[in-house]
Amino acid sequence: MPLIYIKGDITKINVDAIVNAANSSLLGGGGVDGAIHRAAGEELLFECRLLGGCKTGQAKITKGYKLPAKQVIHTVGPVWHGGDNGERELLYSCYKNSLALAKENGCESVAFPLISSGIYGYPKAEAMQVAVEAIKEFLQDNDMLIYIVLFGDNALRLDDRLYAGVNSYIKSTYTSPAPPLAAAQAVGAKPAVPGSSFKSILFKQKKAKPAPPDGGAKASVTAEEVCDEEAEVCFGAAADLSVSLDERLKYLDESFSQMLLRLIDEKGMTDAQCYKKANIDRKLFSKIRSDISYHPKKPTAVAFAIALELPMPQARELIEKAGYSLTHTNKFDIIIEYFITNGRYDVFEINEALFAFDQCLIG
Ligand code: AR6
Repeated sequence: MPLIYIKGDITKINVDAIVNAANSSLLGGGGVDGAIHRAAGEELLFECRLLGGCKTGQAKITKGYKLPAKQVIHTVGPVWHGGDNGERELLYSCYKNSLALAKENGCESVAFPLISSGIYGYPKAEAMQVAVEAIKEFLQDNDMLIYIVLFGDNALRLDDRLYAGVNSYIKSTYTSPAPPLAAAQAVGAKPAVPGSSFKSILFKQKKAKPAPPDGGAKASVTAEEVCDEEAEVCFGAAADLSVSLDERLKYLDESFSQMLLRLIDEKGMTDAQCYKKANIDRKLFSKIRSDISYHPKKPTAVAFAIALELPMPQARELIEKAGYSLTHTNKFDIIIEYFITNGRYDVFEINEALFAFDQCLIG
């Protein structure tokens, strides 16, 4: 996954370079700057003294000394003065120049704090937007593993409207988890397995019952209802499939990898366009491409469904090919469904939402 959000302390991360949100003297300060200097030891300050400072938006590099990171890239973010004083451009330059320096110095992994979003006062959600935009741009032409490290409890504040939208969708859609699996299996609700999607969809469709009119959360569900919920989840796919039954039967035994490659072709995308949009590492994509029975993790399968901008039934089908399903019993699945049904296919935006709701990221 080329861009990953994590919570924690950047001084503890073992990467080729961490980025420091410094000031123009490069001689240390508070916030993350102070933490990095303390953890690296005084030799870092000695080297920084030789650098002659750094302008806002620019970046300079030193060794990491006692840090787990091999190197430190020092960049100077803008002070927030309301947003009309070139803050965005300067912040963008911090990321761009830091990444260029990382590349020049052979770094394969880099971790950023949210520059300017502490003492310099840049609003966190907006600082995050700039960071993601600059990193995405860089990843279009480069391979690197990039972390955004968010610190403290209130690390990420999603855009308010997006947060409210996702939150209310979760509340209206969430269904309590099923009773023990054994009971569910006793009435025939099998977990999805690769290559079985179409058969299981047909099987489940027979058992389908209308959804509860309010769609609200239930206190508990019986084994029979588990089946019905699975059926409900798959029903949309089955209904859609019936339109071209012959066509679907042709692809019955297609594996995840084969279906993925077919869809990439059908969408007129290149492999690189697809895996970059999915926030998937090139090496992982190569494995999937070369092994037709490759079994991806669920976040990987979901990321491809998003990158291909598949409508819900097709997204479910691709995900089922990998052996998974999207249900209403966990937040991860519901958040994915929210974005797909709203036609929002930006993996980075989805990951921000997943992160804000403490779910694992896709890609
Ligand atoms: N790990 C990761 N992120 C951290 C850590 C940490 N250990 N500590 C703080 N943050 P700031 P700025 C987050 O204030 O706004 C210094 O005095 C923090 O929550 O460190 O660019 C410099 O010398 C926030 O989201 O940097 C400059 O004078 C982000 O890092 C000035 O502060 C940046 O907060 C720079 O201010």
